[in-house]
Amino acid sequence: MIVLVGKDLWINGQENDYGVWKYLDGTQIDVTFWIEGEPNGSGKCLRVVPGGGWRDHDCNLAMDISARNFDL
Ligand SMILES: [Ca+2]
Repeated sequence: MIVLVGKDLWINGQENDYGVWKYLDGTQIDVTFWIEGEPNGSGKCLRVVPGGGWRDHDCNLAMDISARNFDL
């Protein structure tokens, strides 16, 4: 289980050159959780915000470690 601790978190989704969002294993993302106004073309990587919504974002931006794993 991953728990967000107040910051965004990358997950393994990316937009390809044809505008299709896929997980890195190649599976197309059929169910999405975009927050209002997203995706807005600000990048091709998928970022989760605290609370669980998604944003697209620049893949090259560094990100702080933002999640902790707990075995519950
Ligand atoms: Ca965005």
